[in-house]
Amino acid sequence: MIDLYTDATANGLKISIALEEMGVEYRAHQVNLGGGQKTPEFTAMNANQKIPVIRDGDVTLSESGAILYYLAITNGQLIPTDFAARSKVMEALMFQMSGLGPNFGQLIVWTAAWSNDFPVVSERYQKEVLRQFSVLEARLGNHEYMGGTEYSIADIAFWPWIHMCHTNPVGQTLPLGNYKKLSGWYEKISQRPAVQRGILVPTPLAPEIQYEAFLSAVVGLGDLHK
Ligand SMILES: N[C@@H](CCC(=O)N[C@@H](CS)C(=O)NCC(=O)O)C(=O)O
Repeated sequence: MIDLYTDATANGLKISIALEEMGVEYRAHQVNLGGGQKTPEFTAMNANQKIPVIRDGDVTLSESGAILYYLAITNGQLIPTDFAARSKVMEALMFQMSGLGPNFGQLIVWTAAWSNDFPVVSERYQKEVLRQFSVLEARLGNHEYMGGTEYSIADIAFWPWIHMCHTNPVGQTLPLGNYKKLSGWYEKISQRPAVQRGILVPTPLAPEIQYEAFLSAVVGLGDLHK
């Protein structure tokens, strides 16, 4: 039985979706990002004080990309066995982890948390996210899924971030519909029953409560970052 420490954020949802896809038994523990990530118990599991974290017997693991890879290998699912094909999945996974995730995150910080007080900075991140959407559009022109011809952990890494185009106010500045392949891919993955189950773990908080936690913790405006 895997223990998953998570919250209803893009990085957290990757793991509940993957566990649902793989049919792995797990227990979800909600870590309220208004401070739950700073407790001694949680810090002992991840010194970086961020969700998601999993515990699988003796293994305690953080970083959503590493967790996806661990789950794929230990369950023999959602990753190709052919080494070259597997490497292409890892290429897409790393692009999500180092590219779209951090830049999309910064876009939310500058447009929402700082109320677009520095438009030049917001614009820099908006342009970069849209540039990366074009990269994804080109990838999906070559093959059906982010990492190649098969649905994989790379798709699971991207989906919750693209989902925010519909759920986060910042999505209004990101015209996903202009990217036909990317929006088609998003719609297709959204239909998967495991994805629909995974986004409900943990039960999403009311948006204003989730946003308050985001401001006080993630962005570092509150007491938690003093
Ligand atoms: N690179 C990490 C990022 C994890 C991350 O940023 N988690 C956020 C929620 S999506 C968090 O726990 N933030 C709490 C904080 O920064 O205090 C991963 O992919 O797991």
